[in-house]
Amino acid sequence: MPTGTIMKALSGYYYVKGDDSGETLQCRARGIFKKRGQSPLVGDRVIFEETENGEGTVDEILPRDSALIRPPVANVDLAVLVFSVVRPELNIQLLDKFLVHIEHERLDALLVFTKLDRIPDDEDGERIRRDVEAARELYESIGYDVLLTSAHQGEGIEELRQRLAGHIAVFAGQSGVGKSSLVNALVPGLTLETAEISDKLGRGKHTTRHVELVSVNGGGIVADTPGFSQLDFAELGIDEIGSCFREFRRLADGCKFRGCSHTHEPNCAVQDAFGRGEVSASRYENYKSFMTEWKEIKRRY
Ligand SMILES: Nc1nc2c(ncn2[C@@H]2O[C@H](COP(=O)(O)OP(=O)(O)O)[C@@H](O)[C@H]2O)c(=O)[nH]1
Ligand SMILES: [Mg+2]
Ligand SMILES: [Zn+2]
Repeated sequence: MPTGTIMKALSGYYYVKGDDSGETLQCRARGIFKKRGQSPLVGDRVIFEETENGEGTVDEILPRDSALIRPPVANVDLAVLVFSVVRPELNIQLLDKFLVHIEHERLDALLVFTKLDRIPDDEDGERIRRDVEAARELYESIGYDVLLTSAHQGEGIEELRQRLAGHIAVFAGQSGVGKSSLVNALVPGLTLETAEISDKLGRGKHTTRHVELVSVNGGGIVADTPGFSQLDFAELGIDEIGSCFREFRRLADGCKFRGCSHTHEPNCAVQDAFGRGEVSASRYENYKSFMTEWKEIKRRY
């Protein structure tokens, strides 16, 4: 029987895209799932079957690699973290905060800087270019891929398409940074609402919808709903923040104390590396401010 991916779930139907056919079939789930307390999720790899009425049934859910809660999508393995370089400008602290949550979900992250076409040709633009280049160097040195793009001019879109191949990805990032514009640029013919359109219609920017996966030419699949909208640290343990900083995680074996918080302990490999300039000041400062924020949250509970 054929295999496929659930692209959308709506009113008791699952829309399954067949691996071989490439077609999407409207399916009901077999009653057996309910008995087993199983519930198919968008993103699930399934075995399905076509029935006489032109519909189908989902017969089996193949083992899940992961299940994200917000948005509820199975088998996501990549977060595309989108930040614009102008309007709004790069916010490195917010970027690090998104990265903590992405690492906590054990997803790989791809950093995409957008609106490169919008950098002005003046002194301010010079400064922005320097900041963008510094950020690119920093995050590449930590081990993240960084893409510079313009959805309006097509810059970086083919690289993004290639990077998505074989993955189920969620887009993360503040509202207005250009997530929908990127997805629209990736999928010709798709018209996700961008901010301008929703402004005209007078709708709120955070209209919640059902989750739907979109196939990208070239083999990638993306969720059309932004992930990681909630960015507080309530769900993290104190020692988890440090392990969500990739370069700290690599260094932590060299700390003298187990569960070292990398703030005041002697013989701390992270503090030592920071002292030698091998951990960037912005990363270390952001880490400390997240630790403070974490303590603040826990104190309130
Ligand atoms: N100049 C320029 N503007 C962009 C680009 N990408 C998005 N925008 C604009 O930024 C605004 C927000 O884009 P949108 O895709 O809705 O952002 P989202 O909220 O992250 O989905 C819209 O006015 C877009 O036209 C780009 O590459 N260049
Ligand atoms: Mg959008
Ligand atoms: Zn330490």
